[in-house]
Amino acid sequence: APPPERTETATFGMGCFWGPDARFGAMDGVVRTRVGYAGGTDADPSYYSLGDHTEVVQIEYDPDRLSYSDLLDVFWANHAPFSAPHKRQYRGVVLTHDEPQREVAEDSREALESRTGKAVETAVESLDRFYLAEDYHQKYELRSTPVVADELEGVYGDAFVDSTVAARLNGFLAGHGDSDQRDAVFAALDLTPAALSEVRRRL
Ligand code: MHO
Repeated sequence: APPPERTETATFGMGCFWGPDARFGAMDGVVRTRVGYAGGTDADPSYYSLGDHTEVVQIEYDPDRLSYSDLLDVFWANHAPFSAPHKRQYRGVVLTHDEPQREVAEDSREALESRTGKAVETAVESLDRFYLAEDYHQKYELRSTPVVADELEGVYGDAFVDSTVAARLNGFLAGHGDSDQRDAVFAALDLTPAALSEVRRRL
């Protein structure tokens, strides 16, 4: 299916960004993912010179199929919101893109606190600027499956990181998604038999 005309974007810090890149990438309704650095003020962060930034995943999704609140449910369930991070690099943070997101995120944070009676350490802040991480951090799981990654890079070139296919395969290779979802994605792929069997072998 062609990508939707209109997408919305969410940005979350939830520990090492490889994990959430795969987790969200496997979800139906997610169009593309990317990982990067945000949440600080220092100029031009990179992995080895992060300054005051945090590892974040950015999720572009189809608002007709997923809501921001659906994504927040996955966010809260998949990091440690009650623990103060020992490194700012890995802190939990919702970086909101607009006022409606801020309200939904604040509400979900408060709901978690009142449901559990525990203090949530994860912050809700507004996103200032997102810096794309180095290529080798994008779709990390998929990149360690060289036959497939090489083939996809051949097909997509520079659009590799931004492709829905790369997001899904990265997620499946990390163990996410069910067999129906996998079959649907595989049926739509025109990978060579060699690459396809390499993916299946690793699932
Ligand atoms: N796996 C690494 C973290 C990498 S993540 C991009 C580690 O455990 O040190 O920060």
